[in-house]
Order: sequence, then structure tokens, then C-alpha cells
Amino acid sequence: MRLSRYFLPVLKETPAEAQIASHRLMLRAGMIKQASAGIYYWLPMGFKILRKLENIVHEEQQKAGHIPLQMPTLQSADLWKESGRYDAYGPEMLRIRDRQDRDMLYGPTNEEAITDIFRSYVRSYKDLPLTLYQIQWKFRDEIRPRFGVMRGREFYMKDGYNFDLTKEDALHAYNRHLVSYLRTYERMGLQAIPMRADSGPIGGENTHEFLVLAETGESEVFYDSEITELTFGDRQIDYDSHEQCEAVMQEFTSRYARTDETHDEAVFAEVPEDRRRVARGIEVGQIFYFGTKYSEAMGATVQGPDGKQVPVHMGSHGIGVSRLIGAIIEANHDDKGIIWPEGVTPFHVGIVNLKTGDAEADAACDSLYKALEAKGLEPLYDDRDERAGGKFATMDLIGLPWRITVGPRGLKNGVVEVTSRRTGESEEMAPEAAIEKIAGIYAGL
Ligand code: P5A
Repeated sequence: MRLSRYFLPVLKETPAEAQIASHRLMLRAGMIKQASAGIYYWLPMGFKILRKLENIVHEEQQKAGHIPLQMPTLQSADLWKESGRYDAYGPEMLRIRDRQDRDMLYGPTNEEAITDIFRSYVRSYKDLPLTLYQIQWKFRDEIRPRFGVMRGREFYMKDGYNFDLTKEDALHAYNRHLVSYLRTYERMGLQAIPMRADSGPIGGENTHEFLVLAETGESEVFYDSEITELTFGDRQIDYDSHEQCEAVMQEFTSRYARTDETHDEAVFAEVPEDRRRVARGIEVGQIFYFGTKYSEAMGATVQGPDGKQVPVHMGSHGIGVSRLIGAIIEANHDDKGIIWPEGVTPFHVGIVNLKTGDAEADAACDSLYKALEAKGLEPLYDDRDERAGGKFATMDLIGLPWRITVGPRGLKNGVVEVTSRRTGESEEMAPEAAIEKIAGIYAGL
């Protein structure tokens, strides 16, 4: 993309309404604009990152054998009356009446809708296990929407639902989701720690929230510092293996790690004092096992091996896709701007032309641009007729991990400059070497 043709409305001023770094930077970097309280326009740069995260979530879900579908944002209240949640959900649910006077709602979650799909088609235990998921907008009329996309009213969520014959199978689904979530967050350059949590209006007893530690996080968390030493890395897991998924679940959840809702001082006191941590975190996901809560209420049964009808065991699993952008920025920024991890960056590399209009510099930039694209990379080329300082400031603000700077002086010596956004270190090299270096960094990502 050439910056002169893109739509990147960056702001010079720090918006007064933004209290935390990620919100400030998303506004300044031209990623989002508030449409109304807790509701945002996703401008091209923000939308591009949303799509990147969404792709990672899809890939990891499908590796785990989960099947994508799409449900509508508007739902009929009737389904929620069947489950009993229409009254229970409270003022967070946005209720709408259509022209026929039918009660509708903007879905805050989809347990009812997916159970309706399931009961319409699935009759036999032979069709299980089944996990369906979607990535779709949700609406929760939060009393205090704040921090930009962190606590929105309209937000983008991956929501998945498993259907199993037995509790044991459903717990395998729970563990499988835990494993797939660990992989998903790590690909995004984040450490998200599973913590024992409260199930709230979703219900059930088994639930873990995934928390990214950050001072600006909204949740207070208590944990054994040993947990932060664990990484998933590149271990190969067979998602069909109950044993392997359970072993990972045990490994990642055996140490003390709880949100304030489930925190227990007496149990925490058993953790050696030098490892006890009280901190704040951003909740980027949550998994639930709630057994037959919805299947019993809504008649989602299958014929078991003995011929009898039994309600299916279910769980649901959510990833806050739009909130993740805020979490990634909270964990990856400095006073100049965002520093995208390579796995999620909207463009792979920025090209800064120090002297737009200089025939040699223009030609060198054009050929770099084409060569990078030919390698399957997406460069963002700042070809605007602006001072170099402004171009650097924009690149630093939007946070592409790598920058190639091209100017007449370097070109005389046959070199361009390659700079890491994270370390600030620069290296001069021939344009061909710069292309190879950048391609090498992204190979395998
Ligand atoms: C699991 C999927 C559920 O709704 N039902 C379907 C279950 N879980 S949850 O924990 O309530 O939400 C899942 C994740 O969505 C994100 N999230 C939000 N993101 C931005 N703004 C909000 N107001 C908001 N509310 C929830 C969180 O990341 C949460 O873990």
C-alpha cells in the first residue's frame, strides 16, 4: 500500500478522552473513531488488524477440529424465554421491538441460538462430538463502557459451543479449548494465563478466564509467579487425545491463579511468599463447561447408545477479538507509539522515502516495494511529499515492526537502512539484502 493512496487519519494531538495507552494510540494511529459510547467505526488500519486476529483465531480453531458458522446479531426473545435468561440477563441486554411488536434483542452471546440449531438437526449420539463456532459482533449495554475497545458495548467475539454425549467428553472439549486458546494467544505475541473464575450469567461450575497481565487491566488477579514461566511453544498436541489435552490443562492450571471473584486468601497463603503476586489483568477469553443447563431447558437431546433420549453436555468458549487489540497494544508500546508483534502486524514493513521526488530515491523505493510484494509481503510505502521527521513519527506511531529507509545519500553507497521498531537499532545493507532479511523474519509466521 502506498500511504498517499491509503486512508490513515493519524492524529497529532493526544485525545483528551482516552485514559489508557491502547485507547490513545488506537485513536492517534487512525485505527478507530468513536461512533457513540462504546461503539466504534473501524477505520482501515484498525479493521486490518481485526481481520488478522480473526484469521489467527479461525486457523487455530479449525486445527482443533471446530467448525465455523455464522449466526445473526439479532435474536428472537422467545429462545431466551425458553432458557430462562430473558429475565435473568438484566439491563446489559439491548432489547428491541420490531414493527410486528415482536421482542428481539441484539445478542450478547449465543448459547440459546446454537442450542436451537443443534436441536433442529442432531438426533443421535453418533453425530457427536460436535463443536461449532462463529466470530461475530455482540452487544452488551455495559453500564460503563471505557478504555476504547477494551470495554465496548458493541464488540467482536469468537464464540464456540461444544456438544457431547457425556460429561467426560465435554471436559475433553474444555481442555481442548484451553490448549487451542494458549496457542492462539501465543501466536499473537501474548502471554494469557488461565485463571479460575466465576461463571456469571453463562452458568456452570468449571470456568477459566484467560488474563494478560497489565497495570491498566480491569481485573484484580492473584497468582503464583511460577505460572508466568510456562510457555506453550511449538509442542505438537493431538487434539483428539484426551490424555494430551488434559496434561496441558493440568500443567497450566495446577498453580494458584485466580480472579478476585474466586480468590481465597487461605489457599493463596500456601503459595511460598516470594512467589505470591497480586496484579491486574485484561480478560481476553473465557471457557465454560455448564453440563445440561441449556440442553435440558431447550430440549436438546440425542438418542444414546442404549436407545434412550439424553440431554447433551455443553460448554461455551469465548475470545474477545476486538479487546485483544487493546491488550496487545498495552503489552507492546513505548512513548512514540505502538510496536506490533510480527505475528499480527497490519503491514510487514514500512518504506520511508527520505526524498520523494528524487528520481533515484523514487525508483529505489518502487523496486523495493515490488520486490517485497513479490515475496508475499505487504509493505506500507510512505511516498508522501513530507519531511523525513514527520514520516518517521508516523511510522513509529503506527508501529510496524520493521522500517526500510531510503535516501539519496545511502543510495550513492548502494545501501538502505533497516530499522527495528522494538530495539530502535539500524543496519545499513544493500536493498537486496534488506529484502532477504525482512522475508526471513516473516518466513514461517
Ligand atoms: C463464551 C462464548 C461468553 O460470553 N458465551 C459464548 C461465553 N463469555 S464471556 O466471558 O462473557 O465473553 C467472552 C470474551 O468476550 C470479551 N468481552 C468483551 N470485549 C470487549 N468489550 C466487552 N464489553 C466485552 N465483554 C466480554 C472478553 O474477552 C471475554 O473473555
